[in-house]
Amino acid sequence: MNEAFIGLGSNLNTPMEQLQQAITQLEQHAEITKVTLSEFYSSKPVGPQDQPDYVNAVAIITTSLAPIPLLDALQAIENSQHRVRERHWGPRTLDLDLLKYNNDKIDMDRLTVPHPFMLERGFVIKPMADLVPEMLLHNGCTVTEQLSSLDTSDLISL
Ligand code: A4P
Ligand code: MG
Repeated sequence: MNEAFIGLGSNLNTPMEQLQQAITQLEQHAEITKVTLSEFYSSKPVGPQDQPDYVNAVAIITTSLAPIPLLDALQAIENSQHRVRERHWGPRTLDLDLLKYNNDKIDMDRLTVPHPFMLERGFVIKPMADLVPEMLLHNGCTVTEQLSSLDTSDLISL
């Protein structure tokens, strides 16, 4: 069995419901056995500012899926919730990012793990701190230490 961290984000079409629906789909997946969820947070958009605030959360899953089949499963869930890819870092009904997969380092065309921007994003590190504050990240810091280096003043626990 493998442990993976999934970042969930939405800023369109009732974001809380989008996240809840995505979590239900993860829980119902035949090859995902356990889903542990952080709190939900609202945050200001990173990237283009002319878009609504986001709702973000992180889930830890236990899965028998290898990384690429897991990415396929995440993208199938995104597509089932009518994700349309328009603008890079633009608004979206649902974004599921594979943040971490065991302690693997993956550098493929379709998949980079750990997720390249996760360390600098409060909307990822804060929910991770809910779940695994003492876990070591790939830069050698604990999640709590990493959190203290970030400005999270825009994050609101929902
Ligand atoms: N891909 C490569 N590595 C990964 C990975 N670890 N997890 C590839 C998931 N996908 C990965 O992603 C483009 C391609 O990245 C995929 O086809 C996959 O093969 P995408 O989601 O279609 O495109 P994107 O949204 O333009 O890029 P990306 O990287 O998902 O954007 P981000 O980095 O997720 O940023 N502000 C707030 N407050 N909260 C947010 O959640 N999200 C974004 C999106 C911007 N601003 C935000 C938030
Ligand atoms: Mg994405």
